[in-house]
Amino acid sequence: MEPYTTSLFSLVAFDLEDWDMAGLFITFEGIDFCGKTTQARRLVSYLKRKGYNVLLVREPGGDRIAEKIRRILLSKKNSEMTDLTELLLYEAARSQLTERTILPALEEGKVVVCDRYSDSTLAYQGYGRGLDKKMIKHLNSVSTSGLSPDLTILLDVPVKTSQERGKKEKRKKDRLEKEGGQFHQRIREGFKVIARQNRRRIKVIDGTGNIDNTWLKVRRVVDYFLSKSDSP
Ligand code: ATM
Repeated sequence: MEPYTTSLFSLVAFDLEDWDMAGLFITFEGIDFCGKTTQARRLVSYLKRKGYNVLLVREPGGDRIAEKIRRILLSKKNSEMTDLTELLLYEAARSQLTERTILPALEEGKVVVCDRYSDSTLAYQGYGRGLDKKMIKHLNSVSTSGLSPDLTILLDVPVKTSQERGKKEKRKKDRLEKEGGQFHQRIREGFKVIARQNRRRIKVIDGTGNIDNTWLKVRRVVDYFLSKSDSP
């Protein structure tokens, strides 16, 4: 018997069939300091210049309540947080952002660009922390109401590159960034597995080059995707 049945799905207040999804949902993923936030911002400017109605959000966060959850998750003061609490807080933040912000924006026909989404949970809490991946997939489907990105850009960089970039940044490390190299190595490998299992949706881009270099690759992938897509 499956430990987590699809009846979990019936716990959500609504499902996607109630929504007429006219917009496009694009997510960025990758390990810390892979450059995804910079590239997501560039993409938003680019799409706006092209006349798209675009919304940029981040995870965890992007909403008043979800930003509060983010502070709890990333605070170094919360070192005693259990792995399961961590997972459930990420899912709670996602549920809040998805229901209150992402789904309404998609319904209005916007292009929603999200800095991290459910692949991060599978990579960090599944491959990184070692929590049950089947359970995470079920929780992801509950917190997203079954919403999956139309396109995901995974910026891949070696852990060493991520660490070197991290050292150059002035700000202090958050609770997850403080984890060791092996934790981040498992996450990188996890992302690659997830990408192999979702080849149509997830496009892997080498993020080791400079910002302009990586942007050219991101733009090429997005332009191709938009040329094949008939909405919005
Ligand atoms: P950003 O640094 O990309 O804003 O993400 C915050 C952290 O949350 C990041 N790790 N660090 N440091 C990745 C982590 N995270 C998870 O562990 N699980 C998730 O589901 C999400 C969305 C983020």
